[in-house]
This record gives sequence, C-alpha cells and structure tokens, in this order.
Amino acid sequence: MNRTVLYIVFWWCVSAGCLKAEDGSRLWFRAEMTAQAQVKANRESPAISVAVEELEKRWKGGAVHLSLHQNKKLRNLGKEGYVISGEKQTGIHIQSASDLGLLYGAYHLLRLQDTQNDNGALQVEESPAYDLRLLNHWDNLDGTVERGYAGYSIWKWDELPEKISPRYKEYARANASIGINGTVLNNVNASPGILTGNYLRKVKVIADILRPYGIKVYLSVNFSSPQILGGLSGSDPLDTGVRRWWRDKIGEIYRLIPDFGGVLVKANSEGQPGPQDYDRTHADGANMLADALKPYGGIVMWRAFVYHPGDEDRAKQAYQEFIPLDGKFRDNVILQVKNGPIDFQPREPFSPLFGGMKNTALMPELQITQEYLGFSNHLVFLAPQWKEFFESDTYCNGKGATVAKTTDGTIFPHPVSAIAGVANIGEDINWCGHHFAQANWYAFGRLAWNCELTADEIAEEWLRMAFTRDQAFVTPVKEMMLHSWDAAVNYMMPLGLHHIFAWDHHYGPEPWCDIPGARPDWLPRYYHNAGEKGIGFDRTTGGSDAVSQYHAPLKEYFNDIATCPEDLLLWFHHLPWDHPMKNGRTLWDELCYRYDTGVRQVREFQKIWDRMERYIDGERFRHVQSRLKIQSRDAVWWKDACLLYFQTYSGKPIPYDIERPVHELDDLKKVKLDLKHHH
Ligand code: BDP
Repeated sequence: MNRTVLYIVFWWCVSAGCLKAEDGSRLWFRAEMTAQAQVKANRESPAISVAVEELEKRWKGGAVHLSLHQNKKLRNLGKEGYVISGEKQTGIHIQSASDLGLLYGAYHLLRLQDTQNDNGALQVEESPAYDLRLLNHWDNLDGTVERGYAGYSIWKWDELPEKISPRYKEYARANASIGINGTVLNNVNASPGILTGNYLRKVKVIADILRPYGIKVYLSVNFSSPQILGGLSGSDPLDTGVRRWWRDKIGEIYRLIPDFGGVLVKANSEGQPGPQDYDRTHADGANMLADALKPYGGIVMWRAFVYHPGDEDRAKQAYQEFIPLDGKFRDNVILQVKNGPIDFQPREPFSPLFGGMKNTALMPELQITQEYLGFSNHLVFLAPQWKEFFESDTYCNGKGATVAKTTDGTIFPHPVSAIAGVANIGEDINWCGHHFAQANWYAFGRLAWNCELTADEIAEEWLRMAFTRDQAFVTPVKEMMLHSWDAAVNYMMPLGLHHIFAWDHHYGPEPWCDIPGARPDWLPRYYHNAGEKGIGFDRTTGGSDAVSQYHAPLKEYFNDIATCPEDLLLWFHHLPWDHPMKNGRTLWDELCYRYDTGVRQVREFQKIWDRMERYIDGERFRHVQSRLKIQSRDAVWWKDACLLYFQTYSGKPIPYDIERPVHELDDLKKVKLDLKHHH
C-alpha cells in the first residue's frame, strides 16, 4: 500500500470507531453511535431536538415516537416524568407532559438498550424523587478546584465567553442522562468576583449550553458582595441599601439568564462572612436573598454547615443554631445539610437536622469528590454509603420516617425538594481522576432521581455501560465496588472513629496531629480522645449529649452501649480498651482486626482486578491496577499509623494472628505530604 492508501485506511478506521482510545473520556457513553433510528416527535423544542438526536444516533430498534401531551396520568407524573411503552422491534412510544420528560425518557430507553439483554415489551413510568438534583462545583475562578482531584476546573473562565470548550456540551449530556437538572458552578467559599458583569456574561454562555439538556445554572455567592463589589459600607441584610443592591444584582442576572436557578450560600462558616457579622440571624440573611429572587422563581440554598471553636461538641452546633429558626425561612429557601453532623467523614450517623426541622425545607448535601476517602487514588464506590444515609430512620414521625422521606416531600411537603452532590469533575481526560470515580458521579444522579435503586443495580448498570456486559467481568468487579466503602472505613476509621486525618489535606492518617495554636476542633485528638483509659467521643447523656438531638427511640439506642450500632460505637461512646464487643473480642482487639480486614479487603480487590485483564482494554486496566497498588500501600499506612499510635495508649499487643506493622511510628509521624487543597 502506498502512503495515501494507508492514510485513507487510517482515517476510515478512526471515523468508523476502530481506534477509539479507552481513556475514560467517553464516560458511560461507550456504545457505538452508528444507529439510524426513525424518530418522530409531535412538537419541537431544544430539549426535544436533543432527545431526537440521541435516539437517532444510538437507538438500534424500531421507530420511536416522542409525544408531548397532557392527560391526567402524565400530569400526575410531573413535569419531568414520562411513560415508555411498546417493543424494541415494533416501535416505542415515549410520552410526557413536558419536553424534559421526553428527554429523560429518551435517556432511559437508551440506558435499557445499553444495559439489558432483552428489552421485551416495555411499560415504564417514572418521575424523580427530588425536584432539584444538583451538582455543586467547588471550583474557583482561578481554575483550581477545592477538594478536586481530577485536575483543574472544567470551566475555562479565561477563555469564556468567546471560546467554548467542547466539554461543556459533553458535561451537559452526561448529567442529563442521569437526571441531574442543576449545577452550582463555583465554590461555596465564593469569590465575590463571580457576580461582576464580566463573569456573569461568561456564566450566561454556560447556561445557554446547558439549557437544552434541562440543566439550570446556580451560583455560590459571597455574603459580603454588596460591600466588596458595590462599595457599600457593610452587607447587613436588613439595610435597605444592601437589599436594593441584591435586588438589582439578581435582576441583572435574570436579564442575562432568564431561567437562572438561584444561589447557594455558605455564611458564618469557616471564616466566611454572613448575617451574624451584623447580629442578624441565618434566617434574616437567607430571607433577604429569597425576597430578591422570589419575583423570578429563584431559590436560596442556605448551608447549615456551621460550627465555632469553643466548648460545645462540634457535632451538635448546626442543630443548635438552626432548630430555633425552624419555620422562619421564606418558602423559596432550602437549608442544605451535609449528610452527617460533622463533615463528610468515611462514616457518620445522619445529621439530626433531618427529621429535626419540621417546618423548613431541607436538602441533603453529599460529597461525590473523595476528600476524606483517598482522593482519586482510592476506589471507593459511594452508593452504599448514600443508601445507608437515605434509609436511616429518623423516627421523626414514628417508625419508617427515613431521611429520604423527610427530604423528598413524602413527610414534609414543601414547594420544592432538592439534593446536592459536591462534584468530582475536573479537566482530566477521564473526568474524575480515577475511572471508578465516574461511578460515583453516575450513582449520585441515579439516586437523586430514585433513591430506592439499590447500590447493586447502579453498579451493574454503570459497569455494563462503562466497561462490558460480560458477566465474567461484571460480577466480580461489582462485588469489589459494593465492598469498597466498607473496606475504606475499615482501613481508615472503623467503629465510629472520625476525623483522624492529616492536617488540612485530609489524605493520610495523623491521629497524633498537634499544631500549636490550631483550633482544637480541627485536630484529630478532639475526635478520638485516646488515652490510657480508652478511646472515643462520649456523646451520651453523660457526655456531650449529642444523642439527645435524635428522636426517641434512636437517642436511647445510641445512648446505650448495648444497642448502639458497633459501626458507630466510638462516635457516641468513650470506652475502655478492654470493653467487650458483641463477638467477644475486646475493643482493642476488634479495632486491630477491623484495620487488618480493611487492608485484606484491598488486597483482595487487587486479586479480583488482575484477573480482569483479558476482559477490558489495557489502558484502563493498567490505570486502575496502578491506583489499586497505591490504595493497598495507603491502607497499610493507615493501619500501621493508627494501630501503632493507639497502641501507645492501649499498651496491648496487636493480636498475633494478624499481619505485623511494617512501619515505625516515628517514621510515619515524619511523613508530610505536600498536597495543596486543590491537587
Ligand atoms: C470541608 C472542606 C472545605 C470546605 C468545607 C465546606 O474541607 O474545603 O470548604 O467542607 O463544605 O469538608 O464548606
């Protein structure tokens, strides 16, 4: 063959998809885009065009009819619900009362095609659990990402509004395919700059790209913006000048972005400004913004992540601060509450605000990015963690009042229900740093749509789309995913231990960490309280009494050593090293076994993975393989660091049948990783 022919063959191959790089850039859209389906829609709209285009390219069955029309059944499914009926070969009908429902229906149909072996006759009816399903980007305007482990931000602020990265559209598509319908573009530690005209014009361009995919844009705002940007003397929420400034600013936003979703606010938290700077309450601050947004249908998501240094148990403070304000918020304010009372720890009980605040809308905030779970180095599938959270019974309304039911509108109907996940997305070619971290983005969307899906179902779907349908691969790898959270909890912080991370970057273990002058509630010692007598945080009625923030009978369960779940034992109790566990071991021995189990679980994941080489592409195989090696080494590091350190207090031997430490405690104490917030 001469060079021209070679060249032609090469390009034919590329365009036919024979040489697709398996770099993870295609997320869960790896099925070929070569279909030529017949798709008809009874109406036109940008969202319907997207639906038609997706189906035309990817649907490999008979004709698909999209019809937007109103009848009682469709209206009951809400503006994003849909019905799918028909058979793959003979033809499919997707119906909805809105164009977005048709878009979601189209993605549902394609997901069935990509994941199921036999579609048979279809009869699907769907509507989402939460009205607003949002990603929160902790992306800064300088391109860095707070707690981001997949490179710089995907938002190219320097290039906008002129230059448009192709990733924006891919991002929109990926999110729409899993039902995400909103995104907060910037960090909760918000730069006031986002509200300048210059940045708002950039935001508008992103909003225009996301709109056909049903995704609304929201912004984090800095409470001091009137002062910093507007030159006012302060930002007191009851000051008329301040209120006018916000009204004007919000008006300016809506002139550019008529469907702007609203704002997210971190106020009087970790040094951020807020209404308390002016002796006003969180309600005063939130309501001021709510009033400015109300005429346009916008909302305020006000974060409840607040705590101050002092004598009070950090785990109790958000509840103490917000419960007295229950019922004082406007109906377009939603309190955004992290799943646990402290801060995205490997395992926490649910925040007692869920089921505690009965007259205020609450939205859960989950962390998709793995700030406290090994960054993008560790394979940790988070759906099991989130399921445990959703299914936790708050007992606020008798038995069965799960966190999900207290927030999705079932128990407390509010004008809107919502949920947010802190994104793990960056400009890395595979989007999330670790190929398996994509599964957490995917799982967040799927659970926000339907929190009754099981972790198993979600892992199965994702594996089939992202890798292969071969069960010889899917079954063992799914098992690995489903146990990965448990493994991480075991090798990092078993039995209810929490926040014993290295200072600031939160990657490795530093249970000994002591920084003179540092806030005590930022130091591990505050949380583990290890000493000769024992270990754990006494939050019982005899201790900080955090248990009393939970409804009966839960507070009694947590309060009583006999009924407190062992997985949360040291969260609620300070216990002697020889405290007898349910299996007959002493607490010290059990702690050792848990750490050891975590290490062995990861070693097992390596064995599972290495057997998978022949089922998938070499590129992703090797990438994951090498990350699992890091995870194994880190697990041993965690185990040795924690056990050797705690041993200095327990004075007891590490049970002789488990692997011996391979590090010296003194060496581990010297480890200082140079990890910046954002990398
Ligand atoms: C903590 C993070 C910090 C965030 C904060 C928050 O370490 O970077 O700003 O949460 O959620 O987990 O506001």
